Amino acid sequence: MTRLIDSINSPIDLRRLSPADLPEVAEELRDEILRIVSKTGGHLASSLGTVELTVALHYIFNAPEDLFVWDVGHQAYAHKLLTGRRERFHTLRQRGGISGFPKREESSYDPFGAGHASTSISAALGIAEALSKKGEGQRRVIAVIGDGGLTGGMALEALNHTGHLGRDLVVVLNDNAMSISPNVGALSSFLSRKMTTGAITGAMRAARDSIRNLPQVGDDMFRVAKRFKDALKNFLSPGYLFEGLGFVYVGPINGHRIDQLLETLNNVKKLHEGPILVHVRTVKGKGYEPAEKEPVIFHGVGPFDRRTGRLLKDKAGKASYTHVFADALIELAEADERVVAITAAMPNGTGLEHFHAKFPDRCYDVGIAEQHAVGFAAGLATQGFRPVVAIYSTFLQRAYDQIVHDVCLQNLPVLFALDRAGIVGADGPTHHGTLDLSYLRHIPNMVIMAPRDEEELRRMIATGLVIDGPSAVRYPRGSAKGVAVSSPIAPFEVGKGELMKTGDDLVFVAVGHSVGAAQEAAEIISSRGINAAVINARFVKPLDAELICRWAERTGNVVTVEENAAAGGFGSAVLEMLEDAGIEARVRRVAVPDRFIEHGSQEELRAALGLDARGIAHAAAELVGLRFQDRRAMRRP
Ligand SMILES: Cc1ncc(C[n+]2csc(CCOP(=O)(O)OP(=O)(O)O)c2C)c(N)n1
Repeated sequence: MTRLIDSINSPIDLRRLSPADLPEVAEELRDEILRIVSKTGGHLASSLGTVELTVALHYIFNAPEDLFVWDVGHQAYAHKLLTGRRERFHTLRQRGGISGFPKREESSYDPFGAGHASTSISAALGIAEALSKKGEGQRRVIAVIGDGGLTGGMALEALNHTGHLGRDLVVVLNDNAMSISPNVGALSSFLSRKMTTGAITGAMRAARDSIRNLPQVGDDMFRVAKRFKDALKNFLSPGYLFEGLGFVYVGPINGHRIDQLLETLNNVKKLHEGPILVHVRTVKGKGYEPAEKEPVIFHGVGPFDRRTGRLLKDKAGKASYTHVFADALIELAEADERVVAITAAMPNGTGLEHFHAKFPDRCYDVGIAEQHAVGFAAGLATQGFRPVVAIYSTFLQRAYDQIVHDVCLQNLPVLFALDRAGIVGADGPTHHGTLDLSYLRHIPNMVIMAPRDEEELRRMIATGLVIDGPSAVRYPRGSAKGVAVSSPIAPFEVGKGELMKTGDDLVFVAVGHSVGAAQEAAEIISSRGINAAVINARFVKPLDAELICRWAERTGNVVTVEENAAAGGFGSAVLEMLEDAGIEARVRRVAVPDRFIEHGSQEELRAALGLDARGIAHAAAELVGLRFQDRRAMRRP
């Protein structure tokens, strides 16, 4: 059967269709998204919810002349399918395939890349301002942002500035009342206020009638009462907020009714009166029952059986590091009531949903507000609490100054739990957590740890909670090792590493996930006659200087191994320490090179970057090769 979407290779083809065809186009897009994402995995529920909106936007506006800026970009699959990427869509999120997010290099229809939330309005405003300066102000710029994205400080800062600049900018607010989990906060309640205005209008009507019926009250009083009613109604509608910020507010409209969307967007397109906010209500996961029922699970999924909605990945395997973290925190919080936990809109991804179930009063979801999360934790810490801030490595980048200024400068005991550190896989360059050791290591007072397995993760969380100052534990995405764990959880001695294997020719100094790979590498090179020692550093800061220096001196060859940027990371720390100690050793750093790493599976990327056991063994063999032979020759009688 031929599909309408098979003839759509660009939005121009879409615009050739009649409006009556568009619901069918939407259904076909939805079907195609489901067909592919059920195999590749991806951000399903968000993209299903924006299908009609995307069709209507591309039908009314004229991309790429008009520019769409998608917030996060995880809802843009229909946009990808309509903008010349349909035939490659089956490569979604796979190495060498198309990205899960908008990307400038990928298409001229993606004027701005994303992956992190709350950036769209700033970027769109910058584009609109530039176009106006270039005399191209007739081109329309449209930011599409979710109600979750709107909770981020950057989005709110941008709204503030947009109203001030007064440029023509269309902000489409895709309101599904969901972030990944149900959206939180006063703003979110404000957006849903419209639902209660029916009741309020009824109450006002009753009041008006009783006023009119009073014998001594004439029409004047009635007019005053009517004005009061209008003011109250405005005050109670979401438009009040946006109009106060200098926007024309349109909505709320049903984001699954293409006819209503077309009519509204057509009117919006004709308006040139400064910023406009179009409030669209949608259902996350729309059109696929399992996703509508379980939008949190289907926000980002692995491959699944489309018929049943059952996820294909066997969940029965080893526990994830996320789960281990959550369990350990619950155990430790049971014994210490000062422990509180904070997530920035990721209760599910960080495992804190389990903590919340146990300690609802000690768990805070602050919205997509990483900066605020850290500032809030700092405040709590000043009053004797032990806040644990659980944020993915990549998203904590947002809060750099809060870590420096609010936490570390005041030496406050905040524990940062950085999930998804290192290579994360299919989400790609916006999501790899390969910068945290570099952005944390140079901050005074900070203690940094990385576990080699789940037992160490548990002990490091306990360590962070007894340190009288800031600390961070970074751990990878995925399954833990399956080793036995002990209870009660004993903290580590700060700054003490672990010698895992002795050896004369070289020492691997590895940290976190890379320790296992370094151990394997030691085995590989032993078959080539190179005898390597292995140190599990545990602490990136403070380093176990005594242990590392001893083995660096003894072997003369050091290979550091980490899943962080080479620039300023763990290996850099070891180099600096050796230099400070005046130790001359040959050092090779196995780390993430100085470029952004594309998407692909974790295994593929680790192998390609030389971060797996084979790559590490290769680096070690190269380092010691010549010298090793020299030394053997010298030893011969
Ligand atoms: C800075 C940042 N923090 C957290 C995330 C993780 N994240 C991805 S999508 C999302 C929820 C977005 O909600 P919303 O904007 O309402 O879009 P929806 O998925 O509901 O369509 C979150 C928290 C992120 N991408 N960026």
